[in-house]
Amino acid sequence: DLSDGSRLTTLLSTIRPDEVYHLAAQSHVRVSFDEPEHTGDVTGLATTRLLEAIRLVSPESKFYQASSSEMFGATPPPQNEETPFYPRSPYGAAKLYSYWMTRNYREAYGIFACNGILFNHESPRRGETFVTKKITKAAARISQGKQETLTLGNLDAKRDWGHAKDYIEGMYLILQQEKPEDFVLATGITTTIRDFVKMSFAELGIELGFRGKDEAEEGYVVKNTGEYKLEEGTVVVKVDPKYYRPTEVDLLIGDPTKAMTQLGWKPKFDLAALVKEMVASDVSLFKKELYIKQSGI
Ligand code: F7E
Repeated sequence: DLSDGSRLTTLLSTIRPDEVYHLAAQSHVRVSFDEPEHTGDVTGLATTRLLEAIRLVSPESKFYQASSSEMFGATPPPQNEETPFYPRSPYGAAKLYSYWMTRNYREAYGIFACNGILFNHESPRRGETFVTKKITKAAARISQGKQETLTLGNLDAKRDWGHAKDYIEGMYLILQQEKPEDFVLATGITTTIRDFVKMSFAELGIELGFRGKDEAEEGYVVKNTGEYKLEEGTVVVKVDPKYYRPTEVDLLIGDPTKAMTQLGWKPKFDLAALVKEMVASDVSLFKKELYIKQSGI
């Protein structure tokens, strides 16, 4: 429990870990607007609780802080380790506090504490309230006639999406350096939410077109060569402003040059491979779910 500092200290003194990867947080940006105080506590202050525990009882432990591209927020791209921060949500602000506390414990107490500033990283394990998984899951179900529409918020936002497997390797490499430093991990390529939707449906043989603007925008079937008969012209994507954020991060493009040159880090997955894997996984999960329902297991 990251709100319980004494428990963290007891755990750290018992385990005395070589490396601590601090990935826990209230990590949903939209939710952070509804729960700003809770987000400040578990996404911000909890980092200090962990760093204090390390300082007091396990100062040899190396510490990795999951910093986020959301800290850049409104700062124009490309974003790297030297780019000024401008968070646009309680989540981004809480992560920025944790970023600076990590640097402070490094400079003040000599703890091997590093920030990985990671751009969006996804996989089939992504939670369903994040946009990639929401899209791939809906595409799988719509392609089988088990869901009618996918309702989203801002389709124009652009994200630099990578595969979580590549980013985990990067985190590990960051803690294997001689000196503690901060690194950006990103692909350097950005894509709109709308294009992610198109790519996901295309995986299932469904070509989508978009028409209309803002709340009136909709995605419809242009051509379908998929398994299930979905008529041309059927509307499958809608927009609902309830998914808009009070302040949005419009454009993220990371510059991972430092990680590539200093860590030798290079992502193995591109966006097409990521979409393929996520859609295939959701189709197979959906078919298993159906099988379980039908067979009554
Ligand atoms: O939103 C837009 C939304 O919630 C991506 C977290 O892991 O990465 C993640 O933060 C974009 C935004 O991720 C919907 O407005 C449109 O522009 O998948 P997301 P995120 O906010 O980028 C960073 C690096 C983190 O650190 C975070 O912890 O998609 N969008 N329609 C939507 N987003 C959601 N969730 N749902 C929609 O219906």
